[in-house]
Amino acid sequence: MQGQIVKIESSLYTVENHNDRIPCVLRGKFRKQHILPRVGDYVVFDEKQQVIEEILPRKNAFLRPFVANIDIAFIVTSVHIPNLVPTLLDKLLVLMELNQVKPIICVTKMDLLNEKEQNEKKKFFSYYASCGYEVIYNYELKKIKQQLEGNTCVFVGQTGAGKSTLLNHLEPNWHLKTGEVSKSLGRGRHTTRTVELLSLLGGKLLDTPGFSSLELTGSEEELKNAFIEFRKYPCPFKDCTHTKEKECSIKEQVEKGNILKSRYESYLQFRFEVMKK
Ligand SMILES: Nc1nc2c(ncn2[C@@H]2O[C@H](COP(=O)(O)OP(=O)(O)OP(=O)(O)O)[C@@H](O)[C@H]2O)c(=O)[nH]1
Ligand SMILES: [Mg+2]
Ligand SMILES: [Zn+2]
Repeated sequence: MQGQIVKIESSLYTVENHNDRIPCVLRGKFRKQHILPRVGDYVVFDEKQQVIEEILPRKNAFLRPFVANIDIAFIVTSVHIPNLVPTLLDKLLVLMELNQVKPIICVTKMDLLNEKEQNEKKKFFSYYASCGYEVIYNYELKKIKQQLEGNTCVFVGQTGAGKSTLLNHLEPNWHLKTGEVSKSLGRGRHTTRTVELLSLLGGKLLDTPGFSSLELTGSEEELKNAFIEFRKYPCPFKDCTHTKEKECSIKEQVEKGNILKSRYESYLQFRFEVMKK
């Protein structure tokens, strides 16, 4: 039988198959191999013996949190306290892009801005939409719900951005605590926390305070590709780094205003970080 691991507590693995949750242990062979199952893993298990036999191929895997097979990341982005930080947004987008996770930008706190400020932010986010990213405002609950169906999702973003508030709107029975800076963000705290996948409106939600290590893995080439709008403007030199080259379509488009300056600046910063490694 096949199922998805929804919870791990020391050596006990809870596997979900349709609506059943079966507590399982691991076959001894896993100890010899170096692969350990993670929350989110699809596995083959023996229902009678309650033993996990095999981990099915992963779409992606993260170390912190220790999870696999994330389909969608809602990048919860506040436009007012905490202020919008384009580099942070871009970093999360790149991280998801590099790991085959579909990012959805979820904008919060528009109601706290005046009309002029609202229009500025709308323009900023419409750039991302024009790149092909999904942008949803947090009052568009129906749109958010549609994305959850059948997917393993995670909500990420700065503390205070409005993740718990949004989840409470989606699932009013949850009563998640809001408004306080979560103490679990303190270092060393959530490494020991049980990671669990909760059922939410036909999808699954990873309950974790966040992707704490935002270190980008990947090569310079992969980084270039992760800025998805760059693909629209091929440079004369195939291996152009978009930095010092004289003829570079990317720099040209930044000048023309077709590529957002902050996106290009994020690219330069991340490139530096990737190269340092
Ligand atoms: N006006 C307004 N306030 C919001 C909105 N979304 C969230 N808030 C408020 O912002 C504060 C922080 O929201 P939380 O939902 O606790 O933020 P969080 O992202 O869960 O934060 P952590 O758990 O610390 O990571 C709360 O006081 C919310 O009521 C919004 O769209 N508009
Ligand atoms: Mg919260
Ligand atoms: Zn270039």
